[in-house]
Amino acid sequence: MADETKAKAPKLADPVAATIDPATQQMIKRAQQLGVDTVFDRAEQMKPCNIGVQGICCKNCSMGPCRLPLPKGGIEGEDKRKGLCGASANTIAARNFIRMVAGGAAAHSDHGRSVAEVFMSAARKESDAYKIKDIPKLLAVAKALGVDTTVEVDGETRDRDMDEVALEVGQVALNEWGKAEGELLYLKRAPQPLYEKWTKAGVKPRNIDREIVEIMHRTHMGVDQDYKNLIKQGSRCAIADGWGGSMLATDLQDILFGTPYPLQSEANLGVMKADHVNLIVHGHEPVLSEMIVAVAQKPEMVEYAKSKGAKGIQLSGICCTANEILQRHGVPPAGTFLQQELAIITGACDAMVVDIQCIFQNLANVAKCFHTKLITTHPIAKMEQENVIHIEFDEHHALEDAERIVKMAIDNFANRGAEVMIPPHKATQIAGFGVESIQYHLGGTFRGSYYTLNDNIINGRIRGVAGVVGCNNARTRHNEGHIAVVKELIKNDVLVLTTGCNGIACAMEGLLTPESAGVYCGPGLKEVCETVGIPPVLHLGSCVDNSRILLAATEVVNAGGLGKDISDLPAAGSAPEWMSEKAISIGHYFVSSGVYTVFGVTLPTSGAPVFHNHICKELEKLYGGMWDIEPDPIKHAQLMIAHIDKKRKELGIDKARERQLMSMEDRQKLEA
Ligand code: BF8
Repeated sequence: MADETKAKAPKLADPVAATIDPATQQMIKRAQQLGVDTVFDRAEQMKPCNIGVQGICCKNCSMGPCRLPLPKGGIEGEDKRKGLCGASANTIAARNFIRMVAGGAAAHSDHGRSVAEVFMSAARKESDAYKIKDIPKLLAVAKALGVDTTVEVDGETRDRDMDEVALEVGQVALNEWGKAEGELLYLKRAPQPLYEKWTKAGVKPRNIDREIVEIMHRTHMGVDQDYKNLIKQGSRCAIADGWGGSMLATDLQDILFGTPYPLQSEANLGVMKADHVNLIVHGHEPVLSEMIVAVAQKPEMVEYAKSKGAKGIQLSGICCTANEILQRHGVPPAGTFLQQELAIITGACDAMVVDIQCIFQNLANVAKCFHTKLITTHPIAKMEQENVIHIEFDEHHALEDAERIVKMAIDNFANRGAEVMIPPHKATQIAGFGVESIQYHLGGTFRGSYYTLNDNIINGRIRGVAGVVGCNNARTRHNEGHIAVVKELIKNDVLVLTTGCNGIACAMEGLLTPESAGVYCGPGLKEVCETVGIPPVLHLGSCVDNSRILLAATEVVNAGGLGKDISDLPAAGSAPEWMSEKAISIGHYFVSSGVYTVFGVTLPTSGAPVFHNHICKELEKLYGGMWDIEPDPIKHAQLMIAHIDKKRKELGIDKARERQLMSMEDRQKLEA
């Protein structure tokens, strides 16, 4: 009897089944020994709701939640499932799906707005901390926003004052969020045929905020009840993210903090150092982390750390804040999304500073078990636990705020417990790629375009290009999908562009080095990488930097020889381990920009086969791109390769792969 009432010990994760990464395995074991639960254990203890997974639970009014699970054997004949109001499974799945688009677009775009506001304060010279750093990028962005960079004086054309240009760029950019009339200015950066498709389909965003608001309205109880019309607004909103909020975030960040260029760094938990103050920045907006990088490098701060018994300050990052400061400063990422708790469990994290997005609330519970100071910094992202310190970051006192945080980490060094365990695993990486640096490496200096890249795609050395991006997801083995998909692609001569947590995962696996081409790539891609000296996987930054992939694809179109639109390119997109609403928004702006996009894990549309079919098949007729879902990573990559081959065939370059150099003897025979 006594035994029956004894509480069962919660089920714990098997570290090897949970992740392919040895550092992560080691830290999961340590967490379990210490009795600290992590996301890996919680994923064992709580199973996902199967109805939610299918996307057919409607909780948009209080008569529900109405749940319309798909019968095991599927549906034969008419689908009679309906909610209390009569909403069909298609309506419910489409509403839920575009609400995810709205959530993702809001996150990216509100991040972009914050950057635009800091940009304005820099342009107005209200802050010493932020300056206009990258003038060539300012001029390029001014052109894209229709801001004049020259003036006529006495019939003579002169360069316009840069402060004036910056101010107007800031004003025009900020206006994109809420202007009353017109359409987003960046839409015209897309290839003309794509712009025309958007016009025909009626999905050109008017302003960024409006498309998000309209999704919330249309998905309110009793408004839009046509899945095709709902997903149309999903496209409009996603385009406002990719070609609006995200693209503006990337551009303005580049102007303020510098456009990334290739640099060397490392990745994984092993970048932390036992004898240094370890300060980890986590989240997404680089406006604060840029200041922390600047302050942590100050000689007086390093001296202060030494005065407290540390050998120096080791700064590292988690999630996309990591990617931002990696790309521009070479600060190493300590891990991906799923490793955030583990960084604290090393016992060596003196402070973790978080801003917005992808931050586990459980960090506070983990920090409680160690000496780590957990610092929230953003007014819209606080935590309820009492051990969390909130230092609200204000761009007008940016350096002072950053100094306070760095000092807090240093002062906390002496409070470490005896048990510090930093896994020894880390890998070297070359990161910092972007539209501009790809042009430098794979362009023609003579033509100033993506000539070399296009030429190698046409001659078949490079079979195609894939964007592989996105999160980790505790419902699938950490990094397994990312790495298997990317390795299968490069083995088949597909050049990979990466962002987000996929970028960090690839770095941890050593795929972001030129040397990895010789180990993992097919002969064509290997030859190109070795000749040009680039990795076969190019890290383009954070998730807002997926906008760089849109522009790189546009550059490939513009360089010629590969069709007239993004949808003509031998290219495909992938998020093997996605989990966030941002990933759905990204996926949908890729699809709406003409890219065949495959997601791993699950897609929350499986419970509504007609809607699922619409986004996986029929959208191709509108935009040239469509969704697909494949959890098996090898099949996932093979689907992408099949699409790439289909496009090569349509372009008439499918035979190029078999092209052989003729010997002199053969040539003479021909001439004879
Ligand atoms: O924005 S890839 S887990 S960190 S959501 Fe989050 Fe996903 Fe990582 Fe960056 Ni993107």
